[in-house]
This record gives sequence, C-alpha cells and structure tokens, in this order.
Amino acid sequence: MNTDPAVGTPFYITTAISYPNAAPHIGHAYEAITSDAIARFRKAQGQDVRFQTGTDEHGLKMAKAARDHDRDVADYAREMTAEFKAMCDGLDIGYDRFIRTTDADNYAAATALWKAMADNGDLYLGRYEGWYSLRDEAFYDESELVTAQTGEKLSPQGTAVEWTAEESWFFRLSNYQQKLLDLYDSRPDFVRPAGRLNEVRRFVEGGLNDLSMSRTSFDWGVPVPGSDGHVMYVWVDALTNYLTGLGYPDNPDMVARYWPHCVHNIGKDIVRFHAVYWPAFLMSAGIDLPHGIFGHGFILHRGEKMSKSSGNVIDPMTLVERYGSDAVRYFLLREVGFGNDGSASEEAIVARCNADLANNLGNLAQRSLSMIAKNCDGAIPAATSPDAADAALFATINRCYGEAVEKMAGFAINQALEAIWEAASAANQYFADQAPWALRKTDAARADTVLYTAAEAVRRLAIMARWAIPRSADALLDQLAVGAGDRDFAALDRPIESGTQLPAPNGVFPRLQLVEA
Ligand code: ME8
Repeated sequence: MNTDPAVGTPFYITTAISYPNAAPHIGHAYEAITSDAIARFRKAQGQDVRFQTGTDEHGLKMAKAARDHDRDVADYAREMTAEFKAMCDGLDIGYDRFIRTTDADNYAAATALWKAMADNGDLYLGRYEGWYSLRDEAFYDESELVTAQTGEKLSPQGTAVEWTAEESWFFRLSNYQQKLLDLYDSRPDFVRPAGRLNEVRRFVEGGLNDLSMSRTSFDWGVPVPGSDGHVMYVWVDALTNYLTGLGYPDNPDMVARYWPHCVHNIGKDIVRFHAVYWPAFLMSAGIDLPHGIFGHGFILHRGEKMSKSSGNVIDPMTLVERYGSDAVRYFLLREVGFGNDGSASEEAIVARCNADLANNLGNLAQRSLSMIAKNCDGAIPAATSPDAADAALFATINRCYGEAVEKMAGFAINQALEAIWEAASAANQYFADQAPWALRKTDAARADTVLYTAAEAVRRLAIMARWAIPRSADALLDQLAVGAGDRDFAALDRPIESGTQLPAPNGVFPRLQLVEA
C-alpha cells in the first residue's frame, strides 16, 4: 500500500477536540497516543508534519457541567482544559498546537466560515422543533430514536434526549445529499476503515434534513454574526478548530500547504459530524476538503463500556503514575487493532509490557550493553569476525522495518509494532544462539563481533520503535551515545561505530508489577 498522504507531501493530523466537562479518560488518551504515534512515525520518515489537539469548550454540555459544579463556565473550562493538557504532557504527546475553541482566533475563523456559508445562500432563519441530546450535543430525527425498557426515548447512542423548540439558523444540508454521495463514490478512502464509510453512506442515502446551526436558550458559544441572541451550534466552532490551527482565514498559504493532506483521527461515535456535516460546510464555504477521516474504535474496560455510573472509568494519569507513559502508549498501540474496539486493564498492560518491553527489547539491551561495559571497557567493540548469522539478523531487521513502513502507510499501527517486535525477537534469538559469554572464552574476536551486532540491533530497534515509545527509545539511544540528529529512520543506514565510548548502562524497561487498587 502507498503511504497516504504520500511522504513527499506535507501531512496534518488532528485529534477530535475533547469536551472538558469531566476529567480525561483512557479513550481521550488513546486518541492522543495514536495520533501522536502516527505524527512521530511520519516525522521520522522525513515528512513535513503538523499535529493538533485541544478542547471543545462551548455548548450546553459544558454550560451544564459548570452549573452542576457551581462554577463560572469560562473558569471551569480553563481549569478542566489544564487537565487535558497535563494528560498530553504526561503521555509525551508532541502536538504543535493545543487549541481551545474559546481561543480568539477560533472565534474569528468560525465567524469567517459562517459568513462564507451565508454568502453561498446556505443559511436561513427558521424554528427548530425536535429532539436534542445534551450528552452527544446532537439533534436527532424522531425516526432515529430508540425506546428504552422504561418507555423513555433515547438517541441511537443510548443517551437521553429532550424536546427542544426555539428560533434557529439552519444549514441547507438537504442540498448536499448528492454531493456527499458523489464524494464517497469518488474518494472511497475519505472515511476509513471502510465499514464506517458504509454506515455514513447509508445515513446519507436515507435523506438529510436541514441542520439546526444556532441556539438562543443559552449564550455560551460563538455569537452568530449579525443575529443578536444566537450562538453557533457547538459543532460549528468545534469543527472549525482544524482550520483555525492553520491560520484560516488569514493564512491561505498555510491552509494550502497542510489542509488537503489532513487526516482527522476521531472516534466512531462522531464519524457523522466529520463525514457528513463537515464536508458539507466546507463545500458550502468553498474550502477544499481534508484528505480524510479515520474512525477509530472504543477502548473498553475489561470488555465493558466505561461510564461514570458504573465507576469503571480508567484514568490515564493513574496508569502513567503506576506504569510509566511508554507502557501505556505501547500497550494501547500494540494491543488494539486500530479501527477496532479494544479492551484495557492493568493486568493486560503489565502482561504485555513485561513480555515485549522488559523481557524482549529490554532484555537484549540489558544483556548486550552490560557485557560491553564489562568486557570491552564500555566501548563498542570491533566487528572483525562477521558471519552469516549477523547478516541474517540485519536482513530480518530490514525486512521488518519495510513491513512497518507499509503497515503504517495504511494506519495499521498494531501490525507495524508486531513487525518491529518480530525483529526484536529475532535479535534476542540471535543473542541466545551466539552465546557471546561462551565465545568470550574460545573466540574473543567473534564474541566482540556478536556484541557489536547486538548493539547495532538495539540501535536500529530503538529508532524503529521510537514513535511508539519515545522516552524509552531515547534512553536506549542515549546509552548507545547516539546523537539527537541520528534518531530518525534515515539514520538506520548509519551503523554505530566501533570504539564509540558508551555511558554506564542501566535498565530502561523495569519489570512492571501490578499495583493493587
Ligand atoms: O466528541 N474509547 O468530545 P469527547 C476511545 N468534543 N475513544 C473514545 C472513547 C473511548 N472509550 N470515548 C470517547 C467530542 N472517545 C467532541 C469532538 S471534534 C471537532 C469535537 C473519543 O470528549 C471520541 O470518539 O466526547 C472522540 O473522538 C474523542 O474521544 C473526544 O470525545
């Protein structure tokens, strides 16, 4: 599969922006980690990458959360946003911008987008009467609702809905049905994985109602230009964030550079907003469409949906404190098929990380580097006695690297890691088979060569895995005295030099112990 968007072009990846109505949960962490991993991988490939995440601070849900906490909504949003930022920092999320929808430039961008849609004749004033879900911040058609056992009407996502009647601006979404269907036909990769495109297509084929675009019953939002008392529907200024981050409308060069190569990494529950409403808004405003949308799955707790009422919400920061950021990152990236739902638990994190990090990559690094420290005065030995086993190991590592590149081009993150860990296992097997501790007594030149090969394998593996486990990979590369400019994929072809003096080794991947809650 080709790299998509191609490595030669710029690349822009965005997370959904989170509602900071409550503390971040592991689903938020998962989205930030997967986006960060993709961004880091492509940077390592030499691609010009931009990465944005942030918070979605307007709307009724936030206003209600602040009221429930007896707080001023702007203060509450600021305070809670700090928790999302702290989560990103704790997980080494290397965003270029953390955007808040309350940022002044997002107001300006949402206003510009609104005016462009109005100029195109797509906005009109009317009266909304229908169902609204506060949890989803979504309007639902009567026909979409389901009836709970209690007789209560619920949204298709199972959330409570309330009857809403108020004056509202509308967007002529009904005019975009055919244009959207044409889009899905001409660009089948616009929504991935493919199953999610089918869902979207069915929804659009079922007919589109015009969309209520403003609210009058509260004022926590971006004012509708020229329409006192109306604030924009929260999804308007929320979706706008992606363009705001590129300087829209004042920086057309930046927009032109990144926007056509943008991938929105979002959860499956909000695909409709990104694959239906958003392209329709953009078409209306005369703005190009992003490259596409990736709808990832949900993280479940031991197979169960997380909810505050069940008390099973996983706090990502607790996991980071207990097991470290790379363990949380590695577990989620490796264990969950990107696009599918996945299950998390502390037992599973400990098991996966001990098997792959401590016992595999960590074991190889620890054993080879401590032998170099002890037997070679801490300097990389010379490889004067190479044989077929060394060449075979390097060939395996190269093949696995090629596979990882191919898998990442199609966003198959977990399979890319699988390939890289196949190489790590091969390197461990090589070390065990060659037994340099025994060779030391019989053939010192060959023992040195094996240690050289092992150190070089650790170097390549650390570079190959750095996008997933940046902290540990950098610690390994520090131990190999690899300079900061020699840590991208281009450096894979620049082998470590014999004679390089190494710092004293220390274990990078501690064996994790399950912390009893
Ligand atoms: O939807 N597992 O915000 P949000 C994986 N503000 N991902 C999950 C998840 C889980 N258990 N729970 C939620 C919003 N997510 C809007 C987005 S974008 C212009 C506006 C994902 O805080 C969810 O699918 O409810 C979404 O992509 C993201 O977390 C933020 O969810």
